[in-house]
Amino acid sequence: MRKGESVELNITGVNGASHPFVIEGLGVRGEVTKGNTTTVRFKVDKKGTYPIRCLTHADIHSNGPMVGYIVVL
Ligand SMILES: [Cu+2]
Repeated sequence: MRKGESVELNITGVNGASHPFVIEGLGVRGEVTKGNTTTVRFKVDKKGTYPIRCLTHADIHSNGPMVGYIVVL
């Protein structure tokens, strides 16, 4: 995405009961549950890479890390 753009992110849960998540640096939180679509909306005014991390599957001990990245150009 480009800085200054408004974004709607739709995430659908496929496996696992619950995935509470944060988008670091943006103050965005949500939770994805199996079979449901979670929508978050945000706008980013600064270029950078923002990790989206599942708090349940944070590291190798919890079958993670479950992580993605939002890149703002
Ligand atoms: Cu997860």
